Amino acid sequence: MQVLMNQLRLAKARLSPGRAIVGALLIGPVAGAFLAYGAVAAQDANEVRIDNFVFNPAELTIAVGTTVKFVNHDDIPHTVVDKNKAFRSKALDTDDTFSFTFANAGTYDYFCGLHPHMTAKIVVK
Ligand SMILES: [Cu+2]
Repeated sequence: MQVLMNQLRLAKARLSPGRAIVGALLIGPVAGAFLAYGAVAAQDANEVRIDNFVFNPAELTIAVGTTVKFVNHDDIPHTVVDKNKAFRSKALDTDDTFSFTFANAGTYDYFCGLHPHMTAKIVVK
């Protein structure tokens, strides 16, 4: 990872100003692929994705003390709000995340405050 970043930096440094645009065209797809890979690699079992007005997974079972990360993949804002007010995110724009650590066992029904028909639950054991 670091090696690739260094190579990109060297490649940039060697470019004359006239070649900057060509360099950007070449580096763009590489950086894009890199970011896409990073996004995929960053996903884990304790992540809830918001996609197309749906929380996925709709039900997630975790152990006490687990931190769950919610990620908005839609291009409109969503929020993550616990029915019993244990947590409430700010409006999440595209690719924004909200994390909450579940310190107590129980079932947490939650919804999107902007689109209340979006519901899901976290079961903490
Ligand atoms: Cu929403």
